[in-house]
Amino acid sequence: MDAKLLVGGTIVSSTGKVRADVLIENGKVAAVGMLDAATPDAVERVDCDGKYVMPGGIDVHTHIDSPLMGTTTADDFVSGTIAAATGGTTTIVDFGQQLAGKNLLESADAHHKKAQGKSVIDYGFHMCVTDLYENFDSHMAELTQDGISSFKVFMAYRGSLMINDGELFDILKGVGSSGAKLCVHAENGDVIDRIAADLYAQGKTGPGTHEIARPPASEVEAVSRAIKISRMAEVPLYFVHLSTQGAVEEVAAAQMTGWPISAETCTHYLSLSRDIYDQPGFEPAKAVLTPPLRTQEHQDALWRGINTGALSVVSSDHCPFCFEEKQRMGADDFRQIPNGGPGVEHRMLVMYETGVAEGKMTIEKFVEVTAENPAKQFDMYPKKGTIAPGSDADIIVVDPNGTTLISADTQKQNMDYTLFEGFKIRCSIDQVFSRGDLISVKGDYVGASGRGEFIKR
Ligand code: DUC
Ligand code: ZN
Ligand code: ZN
Ligand code: ZN
Repeated sequence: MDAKLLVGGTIVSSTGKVRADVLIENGKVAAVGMLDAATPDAVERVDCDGKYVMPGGIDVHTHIDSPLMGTTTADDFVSGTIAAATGGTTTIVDFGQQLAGKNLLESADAHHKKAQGKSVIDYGFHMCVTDLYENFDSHMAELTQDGISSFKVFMAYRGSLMINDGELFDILKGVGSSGAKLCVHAENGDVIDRIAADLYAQGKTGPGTHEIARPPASEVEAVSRAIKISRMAEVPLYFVHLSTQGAVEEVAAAQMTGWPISAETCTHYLSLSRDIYDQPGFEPAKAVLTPPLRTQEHQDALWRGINTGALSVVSSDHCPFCFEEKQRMGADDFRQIPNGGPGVEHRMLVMYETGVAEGKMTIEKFVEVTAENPAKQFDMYPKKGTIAPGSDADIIVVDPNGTTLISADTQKQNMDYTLFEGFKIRCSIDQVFSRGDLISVKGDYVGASGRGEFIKR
């Protein structure tokens, strides 16, 4: 039998922390408790004294090897998942795009082919629904049966990805009847397109204009509208990448009336200043993310949303486009810059630093929003997201006395920049276990290639 004993660490869950050992057998957590004396000497020990022992991170929002905005994201399932693993993430749920001229089944197959035998960590998929066709809802039901039990729609990007309100209603009905979940990108795309066109006509063509073209109200209005449509369809939904105070308030108000809306925000909205948009030259393009970074008042509201539970998940929205690629596509027109940035590698570290080390959330909340809630929201709990007997042994050992410096020079993501350049993190992720296999040691990947398994959810 393949066994390991993690000895003497402090195990953290959403509800507390306790000093205990963890026995891993055949890739699963076999027992938690004071196990050292009773465990045969032959079992390998991992000394976790003074360390946190936590569930591996679960990032439910990545775009790996994905065609978007006329180009393709820079990480494939090898580089993207090695980056995830070394940063303490042991599971991703990745967005597969509906491909041009292809139905949802064909598109999901194509995404499977990209991941199979390449991903080094366990992975699930959501499918984006961008082009409705006759029997799309039966295909959604079939995918749900096959373990792809969540979908995404865009209320922005008319002409490519956007669906209209009637289609949102239809898709909600579809996911409702098949028991799946709908993720919603909430922005008023038509208003954004008009503001952007006006700005461009005034000669404001540079990358910083991206922020002005997507004001907070463009998110808040779409969130409010989507909640109302979801009530009419009698099917709840999950908002991705919320960035504004008003959006959090809309979600909290719905939750208070008993309507189970759920929502995530992302690492960058909680940790980065919008000041990058004021920088000269093309530098602001690095933060051409959608939605854009917001002011401090929005950031403060997002932290309140995390701590009240209105926001239950922090994802990375890892959607990597190289700086050189952004320049190639959007040098003369900010609207052509592909929207997105890297983040899967640094989500856990940055959330530890800006949340736990800076005192904005407890270590228990850290585990809740980076692992436990993502698993619960997307039907992977308690296989994933907790350290309990029977769960997959997806575990990170974190040294709160360690330090980590984030830099593009050393990152594993296939990227020429990171938004978190120069961040000094007051912890180190010393070991990462995936189904009991040691796969990363102090930021270096040490696992086998292609070992990840598709998670049917
Ligand atoms: N939405 C995402 O979720 N990722 C990148 C771009 C976008 O609009
Ligand atoms: Zn989106
Ligand atoms: Zn995204
Ligand atoms: Zn590059």
